[in-house]
Amino acid sequence: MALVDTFRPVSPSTSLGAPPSPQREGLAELEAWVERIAALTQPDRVHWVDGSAAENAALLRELVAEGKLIKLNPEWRPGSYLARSHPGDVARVEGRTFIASEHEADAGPTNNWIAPDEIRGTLDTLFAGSMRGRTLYVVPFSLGTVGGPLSHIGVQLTDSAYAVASIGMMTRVGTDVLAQIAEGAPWVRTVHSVGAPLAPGEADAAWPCNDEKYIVHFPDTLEVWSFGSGYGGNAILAKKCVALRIASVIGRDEGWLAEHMLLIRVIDPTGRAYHLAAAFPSACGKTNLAMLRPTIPGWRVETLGDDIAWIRPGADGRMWAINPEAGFFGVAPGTGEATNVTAVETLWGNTIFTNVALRPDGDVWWEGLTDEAPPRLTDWEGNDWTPASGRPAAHPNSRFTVGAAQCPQIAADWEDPNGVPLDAILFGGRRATNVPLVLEATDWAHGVFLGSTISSEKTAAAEGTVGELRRDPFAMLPFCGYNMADYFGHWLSVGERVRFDRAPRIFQVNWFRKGADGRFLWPGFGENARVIDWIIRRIQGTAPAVSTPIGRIPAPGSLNLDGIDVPEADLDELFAIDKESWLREADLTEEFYATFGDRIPAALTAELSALRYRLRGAPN
Ligand code: OXD
Ligand code: MN
Repeated sequence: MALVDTFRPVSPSTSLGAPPSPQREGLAELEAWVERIAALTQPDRVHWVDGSAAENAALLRELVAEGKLIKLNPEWRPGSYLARSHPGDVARVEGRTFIASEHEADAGPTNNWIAPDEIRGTLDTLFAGSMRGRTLYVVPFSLGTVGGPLSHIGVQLTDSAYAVASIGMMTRVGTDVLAQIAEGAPWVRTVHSVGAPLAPGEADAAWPCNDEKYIVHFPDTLEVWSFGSGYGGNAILAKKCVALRIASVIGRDEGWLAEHMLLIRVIDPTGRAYHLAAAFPSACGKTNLAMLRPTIPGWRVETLGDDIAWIRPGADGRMWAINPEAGFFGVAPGTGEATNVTAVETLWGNTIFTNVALRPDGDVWWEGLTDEAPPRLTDWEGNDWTPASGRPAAHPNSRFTVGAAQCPQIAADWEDPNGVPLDAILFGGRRATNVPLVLEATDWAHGVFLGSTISSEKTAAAEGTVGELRRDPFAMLPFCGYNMADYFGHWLSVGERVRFDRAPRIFQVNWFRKGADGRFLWPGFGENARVIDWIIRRIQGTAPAVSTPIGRIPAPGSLNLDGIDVPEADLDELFAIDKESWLREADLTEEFYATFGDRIPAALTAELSALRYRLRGAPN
């Protein structure tokens, strides 16, 4: 039976269908809200998503029948689909992403602020009738296992069936979330429309969207409104909008951290397990590290999450972390046997691909999947493509969406509602210069200082010099729902709530340092396990380090380099600390801090002063 047969046709002002739950009392508020939004957006139908496999199968069949998904050849990629977006709707739109806090200063200088009253008026106009001719799906979702002590729930109203299928993989969706709402659990309200109403009889586009886009967060009322885009973080609102921007605000108020971090368990050759969270800006290899296959014998990594971690001080004085998501929404190009064989294996089937290339045999391909491109493809825009075409076959931000359970090295207990105790937190950026391969913070406040200074050289910057830095503190620049100076202060205060001897140790890593000749100095990928090995031996107290003005680095000989050939000169360059460059970098940090005025915590300006003091005292 097609899904459409299960819809209850409604005239928005009268019947709205009913949530498929027997407990109806506590749902009155939700039903009233759905009614209000339906009255505004005027969908033809309302469908309450129950999260069942049958419902999902029907939804996918509908999408294929409507030409919105291409079913891949089940012989190569069972249960998998390809979506091709509108060429103007291919990525998160940071310039159209707003924080509508009551006070502008609460959004801070790194966010686009918009006055809530003003934008509510705009949204009312945009959403009026925006779902005409479409179905409004009511999608109850849980971030973290339903009912878990660290979990949070929300509801997305959307007119995109593609978004519904994606949310179903990225979160836990269904009636047990409604049961939570019925019991009075707080929930976040999110509304999404592709902004493409259909006139009666009008044919739909394969990827409906609108040129005008708005992704608006209301941190004071914990709401998100997204208009005009069907793509990724603009449409799967549970991900960046709720699990990071809104959750960062909830975490600020409740005393925990919502972070743009992968989460892994590392098991050493003696069988002892350690848990690491790591923040890297987008496109710096988070998914690769989350699925690391160590090259050093005896070490194993189990994946817990690849993009978001929620971290809370526990009663035992440790920090406990969960991955609130249930799937991976990863960048396809650059994911291949050589870089991330685990991801390639994860994608064997049951995957929705977006904007990758299609092979003549009905499978998919993207740059980096194999060394050599197939001789003939259909590119992400549906055009014929050959290696001579002179353009990428897959869009550089093409994606895979897949359930985390399919990852061959997912930890058996990855859904444990209590999460895992953190032993270390890593911060990394893409730095051709200055930042050594690994650096240990001297204490929590120094670690927060390191996180606040995370940056990458702008690609336009001359390589080998300290160029203009693209700041991405804690890799949260596009994802913090409030003033980042307050966020730095929040990190400092959360650190005070863990026992000093149980707090995770903080490290900065940089896989991307280049030599004067422009070559990467470190092989990266599986070999990054050597850096993790040193980090874990630091935690155990068995690896020696030397103090430098910028932090602690491995003592000579303490990094395990058995079996790889990193020339002595490259190692020296990987850890070289150039006093003058670092003093210039400290000036840039001061400029960056100045953009926050006097909201920057005094502990961080003290760290900056101490850094300069130590640098000035260092030999040239
Ligand atoms: C993502 C991002 O999609 O960070 O995860 O941009
Ligand atoms: Mn991300």
